[in-house]
Amino acid sequence: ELVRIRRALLSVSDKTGLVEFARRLSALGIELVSTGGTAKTLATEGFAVRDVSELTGFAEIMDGRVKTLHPGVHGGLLAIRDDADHRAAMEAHGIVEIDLAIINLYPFEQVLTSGADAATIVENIDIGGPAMIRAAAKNHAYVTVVTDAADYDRVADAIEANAGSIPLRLRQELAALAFARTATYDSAISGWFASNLELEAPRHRAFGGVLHDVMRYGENPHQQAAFYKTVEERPGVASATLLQGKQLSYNNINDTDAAFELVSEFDPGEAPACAIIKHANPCGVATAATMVDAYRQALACDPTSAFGGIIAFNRELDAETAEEIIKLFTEVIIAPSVSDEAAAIIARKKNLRLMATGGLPDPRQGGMMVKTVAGGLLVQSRDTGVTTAADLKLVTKRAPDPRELADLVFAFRVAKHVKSNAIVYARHGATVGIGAGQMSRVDSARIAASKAQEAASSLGLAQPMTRGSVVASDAFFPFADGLLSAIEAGATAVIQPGGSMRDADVIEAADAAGVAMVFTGMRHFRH
Ligand code: 93A
Repeated sequence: ELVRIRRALLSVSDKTGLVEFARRLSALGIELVSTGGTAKTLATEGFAVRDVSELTGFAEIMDGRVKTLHPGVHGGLLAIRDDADHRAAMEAHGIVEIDLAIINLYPFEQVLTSGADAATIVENIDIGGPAMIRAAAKNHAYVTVVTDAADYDRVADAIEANAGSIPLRLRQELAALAFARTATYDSAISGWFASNLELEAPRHRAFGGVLHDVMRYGENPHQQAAFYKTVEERPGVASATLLQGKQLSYNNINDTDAAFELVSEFDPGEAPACAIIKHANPCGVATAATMVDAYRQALACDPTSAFGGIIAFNRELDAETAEEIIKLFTEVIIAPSVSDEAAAIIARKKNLRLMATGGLPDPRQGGMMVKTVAGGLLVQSRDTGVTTAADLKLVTKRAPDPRELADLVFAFRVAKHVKSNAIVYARHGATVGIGAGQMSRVDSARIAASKAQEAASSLGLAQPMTRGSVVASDAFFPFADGLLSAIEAGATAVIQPGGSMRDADVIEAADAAGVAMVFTGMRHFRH
């Protein structure tokens, strides 16, 4: 079961830790064989290294496109050591065993994010490397494969501790890592083709990401968690720089993403927007003339829930807003950028995480969303629907006035980011009541209204802010009851997809109350 390691093949693009590792292998009497650049690095350091062309009897050709793709390499990796036929083939062709393969791939993912041209990206699709990794991993019964510099030390330790061999268990573990690496690599390549060609059908890509961060725990302390990065170019929580504060938790990342995707619905050229998120749902969203007003109004929607929330902005965080934010306990702030003055103010709160993304994502940009279900992955294209006033169809006798119209569009865009069933009341560019995640739409409408009532009492207002508001529903009202509850709360205009069998009843109820209603023709379920 224990195979003595006599020969190692090293072929690495990322040469981090290479020399130290080679030194330990060499000290263990292991012969080193290497490809061009790797061999050069090792030779410069004084190692006796054989060139892989000695194994293949073939020089590297086509600018290195073909250097290890040869039976001299693959036979040495794949041979079943104690199989007579395999032995005979080795002898007949002068193939020698490769017991240890140390390989990392052309940096396709890095080249992609560096903004290189297509020809350079294509040239960085490694062919020989993955072939060797897969061959070595398949033959883990005899061969050890190392694809990550993080494993160099424990592999050398294992060889030292096991009289020149590596235990099967470690070989198996490294084989699992190897296939994880080639799978991620290929998913990045397929993702690049798919997004380049704007292919939205899920069958065009494999799903995978590069391990980015390991969190202390998952959604709950007894769950393990990690953050994987995809190659998708989208400013957001994965690409953001953490300017201060400790590592984000699993729930923080989830909520920060929800917050930033929500504010990106609002054009920063028109007005500053602020969203406050708790448990992946907004508890307040506002656009206003100034950023600090947007924050204050977002907070006023549900000041109780906003405690310990995540705050996102669609513009550079300014000092005035920063001063206001630090008065309350907040977990994370995310914005495209942060002014120096604002950063200095936030620095007074050591634990408050501050993130800058460098830009806003385009809500209309396509992409894929993945969710797991028992035994599978559920994949769909991103919800890229962004409703504007031009998309609306008037269905009632009364048309919304300009202020109502602006609030209707605002409320519907917020509703897209609220868990279904979603009901959003809005007034003067700010949410004033949000009902989220209820199994019945009428319950969401009632909860939103009662939260608005609570917010009004806590702010010392005479009446709930839903008086004179508009209301948005993420999906159609199946009956008039949800609408009636919204009218009772004081809504004067309604936006909803329409399309219910009972649309006529719902329209009649709206007309009877003198309420204006528009249909979007687009539903925004979110679960
Ligand atoms: O162009 S390749 O796909 N053709 C090959 O035959 C091949 N063999 C190894 N790329 C190939 N490699 C890759 O070269 C390895 O995966 C590694 O990333 C790199 C190491 O090259 P060098 O030793 O010349 O720096």
